Amino acid sequence: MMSDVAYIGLGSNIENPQTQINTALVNMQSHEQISIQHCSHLYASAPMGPQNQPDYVNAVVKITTGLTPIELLDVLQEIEQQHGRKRLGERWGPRSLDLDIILFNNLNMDNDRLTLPHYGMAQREFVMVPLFEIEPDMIMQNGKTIASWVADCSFAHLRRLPGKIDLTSLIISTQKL
Ligand code: ROI
Repeated sequence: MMSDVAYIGLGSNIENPQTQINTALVNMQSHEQISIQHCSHLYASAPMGPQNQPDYVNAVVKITTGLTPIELLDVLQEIEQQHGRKRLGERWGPRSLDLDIILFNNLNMDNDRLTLPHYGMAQREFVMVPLFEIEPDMIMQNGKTIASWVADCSFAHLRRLPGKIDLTSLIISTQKL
């Protein structure tokens, strides 16, 4: 049963970011216990952290899953590895693919491997704006609406890219038989 809901943030800023995001979605949807429900537009966003790196491409997807949060984290980290992600370099340096669990149901957890909700989400327009796109009525854990957050957002570092992921084609091409 894939009855749990999670939101995943995707980011990439090297080695053809748009392709990285697209193949990450195929990898996720190909997993037996992950079903993508919605995908935001892709956004170009200025780097948060060190500025001497390329702009990012970011997106958020809503999934349903039969995995526990830690099992889901393991799957996402495995996909990052397949995309050549190295966790060695500079803190907040460029990355070929970053997959973050933003929310998992209404769960709160905080341990060595995983903090939920994602600790930085409310500081990141490249998370909040795509999340608003797929869940405009969401109320955040501080009781505020995501709509009010986005209404106050400057959009200074964010630009929506043209085109949209075709979820139907993605699902058909990864049909689980
Ligand atoms: N900056 C942007 N714009 N997008 C990201 O996904 C992103 N990811 C990161 C850091 C390095 C914090 N900066 C980012 O991990």
